[in-house]
Amino acid sequence: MPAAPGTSKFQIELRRHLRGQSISDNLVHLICEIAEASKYVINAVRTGDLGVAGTSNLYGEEQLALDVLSDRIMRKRLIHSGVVCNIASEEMDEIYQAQASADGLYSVAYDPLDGSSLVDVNLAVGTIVSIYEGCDLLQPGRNQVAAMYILYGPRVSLVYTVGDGVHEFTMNNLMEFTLTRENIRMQEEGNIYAPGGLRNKYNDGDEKFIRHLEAKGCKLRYSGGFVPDINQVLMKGKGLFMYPALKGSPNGKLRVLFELNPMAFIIEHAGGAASNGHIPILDIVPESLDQRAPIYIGCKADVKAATDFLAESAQAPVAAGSFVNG
Ligand code: FDP
Repeated sequence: MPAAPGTSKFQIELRRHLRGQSISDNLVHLICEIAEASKYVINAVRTGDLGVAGTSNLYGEEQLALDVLSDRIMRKRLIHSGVVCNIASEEMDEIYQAQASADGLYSVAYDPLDGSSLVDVNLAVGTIVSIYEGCDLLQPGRNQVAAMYILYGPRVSLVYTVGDGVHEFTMNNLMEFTLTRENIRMQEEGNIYAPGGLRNKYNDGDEKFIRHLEAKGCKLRYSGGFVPDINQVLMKGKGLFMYPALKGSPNGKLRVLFELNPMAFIIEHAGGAASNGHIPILDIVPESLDQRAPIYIGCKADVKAATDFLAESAQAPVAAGSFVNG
């Protein structure tokens, strides 16, 4: 039997904070249940088997045992929360329907263990979650009612927004999340950058943008994990993460539903911006679960500079043999 919304004795401080937001009891319950699930995910990351599960996901990638385990932990918790209708996970091929009715319920898209290839070299990884009211998961990210991530680093932290400020909690020795930063804000412009993807596959505009950042004296700060890289930009309040279109991969690598939308929602609510180079990430209308898009995310001025470089190079005459972004 799922616990009635709001009755669990766990995550007291997080729950109290959520109750101070103007959101339904069901949404408070759902976010606390995800926080609870993360305890089991971090336990799996710390002590679980690093072998391969022998299955592959929708994208033909080999699933690590930890991916599969984390996915099961999250899904089970979401189903048992009693407040979820549809569930989409980066590790599942199709939407899972937990309940048919949309009444008072939420749908959740999540990446249970982003950056899992970093676990065996002991770098930070995370869980990313996007929450919508009702049963529709294929809608613009701007319609999210909550977004959050949990970062499994030297410490475990949870960052959430329900559209009114971005807040950070840190896991204590009782595995409860306690408030560490409230209303996190990004500066207008930063001096660190985290560029994903192979640089020799960058298009002209991205290459020029990177040279511009280097010339400005910006510091390269890239770990290869989307969650820790975004967390760094957000917590320092300055800088930009990008995973651009690449030659041969015009949509970049990262997925709109599971990675880009929740992070864009968080960064926008902290006063930053997120663009695919042309339009805000949150305005993309997704057509499929596995849709990807390039991303430039962080301080507003940095994101604008990136899109200006792209626009300029799109207008420049194309030299013979050079790559045109499709
Ligand atoms: P990973 O493949 O290790 O799971 O979306 C997944 C992700 O990591 C992000 O965490 C990271 O930003 C990006 O892919 C790294 O991509 P590269 O394969 O280009 O290094």
